[in-house]
Amino acid sequence: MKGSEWHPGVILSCRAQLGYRPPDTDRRTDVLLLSPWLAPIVWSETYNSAILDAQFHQRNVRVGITIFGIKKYTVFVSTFIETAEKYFMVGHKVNYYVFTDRVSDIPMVDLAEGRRVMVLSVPAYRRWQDVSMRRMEMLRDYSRRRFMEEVDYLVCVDVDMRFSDEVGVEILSDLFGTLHPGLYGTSREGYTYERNPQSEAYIPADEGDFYYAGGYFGGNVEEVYKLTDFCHNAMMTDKAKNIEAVWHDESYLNKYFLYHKPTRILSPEYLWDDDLGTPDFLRRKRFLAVRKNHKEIRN
Ligand code: 4GW
Ligand code: MN
Repeated sequence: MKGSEWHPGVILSCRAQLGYRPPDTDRRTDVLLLSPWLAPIVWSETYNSAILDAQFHQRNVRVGITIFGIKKYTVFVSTFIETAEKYFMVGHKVNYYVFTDRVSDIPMVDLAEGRRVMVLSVPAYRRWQDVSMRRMEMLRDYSRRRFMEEVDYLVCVDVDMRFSDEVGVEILSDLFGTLHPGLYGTSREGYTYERNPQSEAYIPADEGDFYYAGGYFGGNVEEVYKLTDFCHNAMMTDKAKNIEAVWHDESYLNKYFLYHKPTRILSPEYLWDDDLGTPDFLRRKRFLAVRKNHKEIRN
């Protein structure tokens, strides 16, 4: 970690938060809190934000959040950033990395101190499947070139989203994935993994821990580099055989996580769609899908 800021105010406020406090006694029993490999599954009321914030401030952690606004998806960028300013990593250093083919369409948004928008000009692929899948290649290339220098952690998400409650450093870990909201509670047989044995994304029927969402993963820059490099290479191998996995980049991500298990897992609080209602286990909705006019936005 570069340039730790050890001015007295930071030390004092960290001590105040890290000092003794009685442990929380009411643990949640309605949801799984730990994976079989002892990775925490992050749910509200299972952690203390003040302690975590103090720890991450002590390390002077810098966070990059990556989004892609390719072609008409630039319309989602302003709501995304405006709501992130309210709820995402408030009080921490944040770089927004906006990948786009329409640089001049990216709006200016007022940002709090320590937060910046970086617009990255990239090509637009013709097929939407390629727009989605090539995110892996671009994330890989920028991880090697820039992200390594500029941030400690990366959060890689869909852009057609808005923040609606706090998302803080409790999500950060070496490698994290998010439970897919639509398949939460489904058993293994219901997971929509790639089932063609010829595909690099193939997962046999008797394997697989969780079904992870393609639209929300991250970790430290080195781990995101390894993940995106694997997914891109696997997609290229399949492409040479004229194969494309059933759920595109999400299928390859699920394959990666099967054999490189995430060190932290985000509950569906962190990725939800109001079309799925409000089940009892969902005490907070932090990041919601924005309604798309499919005809308008996708053509
Ligand atoms: C169908 O015509 C399209 S266009 C499907 C996705 C498209 C698309 C996606 C696009 O034109 N431009 C773009 O930047 N994207 C990026 O890929 C954007 O960041 C988006 O959040 C991500 C995944 O696509 P999606 O959000 O539409 O996928 P779902 O419906 O699974 O959330
Ligand atoms: Mn989306």
